[in-house]
Amino acid sequence: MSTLTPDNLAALEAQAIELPSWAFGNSGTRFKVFGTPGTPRDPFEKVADASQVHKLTGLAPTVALHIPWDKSDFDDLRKHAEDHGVQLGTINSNTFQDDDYKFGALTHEDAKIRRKAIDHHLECIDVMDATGSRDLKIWLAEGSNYPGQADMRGRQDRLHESLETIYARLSDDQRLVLEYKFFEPSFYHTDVPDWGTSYAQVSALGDRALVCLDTGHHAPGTNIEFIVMQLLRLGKLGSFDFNSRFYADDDLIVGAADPFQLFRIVFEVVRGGGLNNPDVQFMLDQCHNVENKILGQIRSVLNVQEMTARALLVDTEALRAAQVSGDVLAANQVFMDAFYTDVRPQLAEWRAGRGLPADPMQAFLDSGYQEKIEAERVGGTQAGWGA
Ligand code: PSV
Ligand code: MN
Repeated sequence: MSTLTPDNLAALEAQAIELPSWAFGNSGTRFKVFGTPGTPRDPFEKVADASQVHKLTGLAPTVALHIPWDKSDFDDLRKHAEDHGVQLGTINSNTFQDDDYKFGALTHEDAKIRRKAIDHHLECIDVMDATGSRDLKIWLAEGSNYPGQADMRGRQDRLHESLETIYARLSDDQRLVLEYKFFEPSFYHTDVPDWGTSYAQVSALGDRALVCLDTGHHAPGTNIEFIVMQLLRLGKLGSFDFNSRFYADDDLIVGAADPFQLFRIVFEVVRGGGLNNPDVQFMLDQCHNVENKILGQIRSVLNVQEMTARALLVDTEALRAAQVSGDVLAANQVFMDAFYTDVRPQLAEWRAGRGLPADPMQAFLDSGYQEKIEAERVGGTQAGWGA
């Protein structure tokens, strides 16, 4: 049971994980953003770095952009991506860095500010037309800090109206994914705090509006795999933002803080038909504040691949038989047997057989790419939050 079958390997070969352009820029906490030698100065350099991850792992064929951080000539950027063997992916809107949005954007009391936020999303859809992207991802930093500060009901109604206007502009092959997050930057109420609210809002729009599940956006102890199961069951899981966390929205390397949780999540993805299903986009949403950014992304996609391999190893027939017969401990053992299987040697051998490095982390270190970008990228302004 611990050997990956040809079917398992075929599933792993088809796996694709989208990288966030912003993971290659500088980031930090609210206390400090650290500069790092070789950090990209523009979206072209970010895409070049992202392409290294795909080249060494075969796992990351697309790169998500954040607007306005990645504003550029999108025809050129699209061609540049293709020249580097990758494609541009999800377009992320940003209504969290403008003074006008202090009290909300799509939910704001002032129709002029709502219009500005809607227009930003329409501009993002223009970008999608140019980049060939399918998905518009919306995360809203909207809410309030004090009881009584905001009319929570009115804000839901305005959110619906704003989203309707945005959704109406999408073409038939484009989608809207609405991300939820339980707190931050607002601390009392958040307008899209949970999957239920996102589900209610996207369901009111139509079939091409879905929920984005960011694994770092839940209260401690939340059974995230239950949410995955439910959204897949409802046909509304549009995408994942993978990362991991110890405390809040830490944006750490996926699988680093709680590998078992990642296993449980991926198991439900497989169980619910979400693996290699084009309707369910796997993405990373991470920041590499203290570690090498390209290696951080390589580690992340490998972690997802390893947990997928382990999830595929669950003996589902034995599991089902134990569940049906009420054999609690046998069921749990079947589950844990797969989790505890070290698939890394098999995956290394399989990678090598496909012309990829057996150890992509070491291959990056040996490639000289980091030294090259550190030597070349001198001067200019390094990309980071807000740039
Ligand atoms: C918000 O915390 C979030 O998860 C959203 O996906 C943003 O667009 C992203 O982080 C970028 O910082
Ligand atoms: Mn996210």
